[in-house]
Amino acid sequence: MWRPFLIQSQLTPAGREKGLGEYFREEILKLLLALALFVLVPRAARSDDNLVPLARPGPWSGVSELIGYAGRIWFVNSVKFLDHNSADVYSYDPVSWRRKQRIGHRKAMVDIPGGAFLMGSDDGEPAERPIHRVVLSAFSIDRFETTNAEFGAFVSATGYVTDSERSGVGWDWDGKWREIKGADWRRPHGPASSILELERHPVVQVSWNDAQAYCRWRGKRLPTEAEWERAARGSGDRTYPWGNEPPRYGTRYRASYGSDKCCRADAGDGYFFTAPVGSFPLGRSPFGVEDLAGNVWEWVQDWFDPGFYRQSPAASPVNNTMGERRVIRGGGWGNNPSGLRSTLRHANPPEIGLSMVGFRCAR
Ligand SMILES: [Ca+2]
Repeated sequence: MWRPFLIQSQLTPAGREKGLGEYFREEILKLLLALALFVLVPRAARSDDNLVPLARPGPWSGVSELIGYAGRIWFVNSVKFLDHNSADVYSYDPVSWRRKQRIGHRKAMVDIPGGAFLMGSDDGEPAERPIHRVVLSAFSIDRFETTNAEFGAFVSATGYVTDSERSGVGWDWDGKWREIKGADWRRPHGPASSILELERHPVVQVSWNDAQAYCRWRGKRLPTEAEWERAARGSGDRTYPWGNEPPRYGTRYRASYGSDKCCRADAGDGYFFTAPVGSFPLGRSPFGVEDLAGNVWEWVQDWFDPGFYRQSPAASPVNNTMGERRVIRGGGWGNNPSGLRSTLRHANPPEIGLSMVGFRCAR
């Protein structure tokens, strides 16, 4: 049987009880191993391209990390000590643990500095034209799309009933939109579907009204269309949040999206429909916001007006003039790469839920 190099038994291989000296030698060995992990693991864990460090580590962060590693190794081995048969259960995966720590330490919202950027595109659909300079104040935006778990907490706390539940229909995408009876946020593709084990996936089948209600409950609001595009494009010099390269190279994906030719669900990225939020770190925006391109389209505050860019104000534009549809941004699991472009503007009636549309909040 394979034995880890860390000591798991109070007995020597020969069956003799270990002395105090042997015990302390083992503890020192564990500490040295912790030191080695401290030096090697963070480097491995930080090797993602595009990773934007959000905070500089303080002078004591190295020490606290070291204590954290040593403590965890000690704990894991103590547990093994008690029950050798469960060694696999407690197997130590320092990289994924380090990742969890990193996500945990990073704020749930990303601060976007105020400033000017170029909004729109002259190459895309007519509604994306013209490219124009926009100035925004600083704001914060959720790092991830709102998940089923988060939306579930809102429903539990408030008894909120979504538009799809009220109307009894939602819309599902299979190459085109179809009205499905009994589709709602708990059954995204109809009565036979569920969100079992999809807690960290983005919530879908939520209308603009539902999204707005959730953000208010969290003390937030929906981002404006301009804020969303600024979060995705930085100064406005890129097609996608990560740059101008296509959303995958080889088998490495930068987003959860559909077939390369328009426009069906596809499991090439590892997920046929939605993916857990934050699954594609290579697709982060210049500010570190995740999944802006792909996974689900995201409701934003504005009413849709295809001619808005021709007369919108330069400072903090938002179209509050009532129309028929609200803007959605970013593309989703059933779109081809062109549908993921950060300047693309689509829209839907504000009172319907769709299986490829979710949201995130801003403040
Ligand atoms: Ca998205």
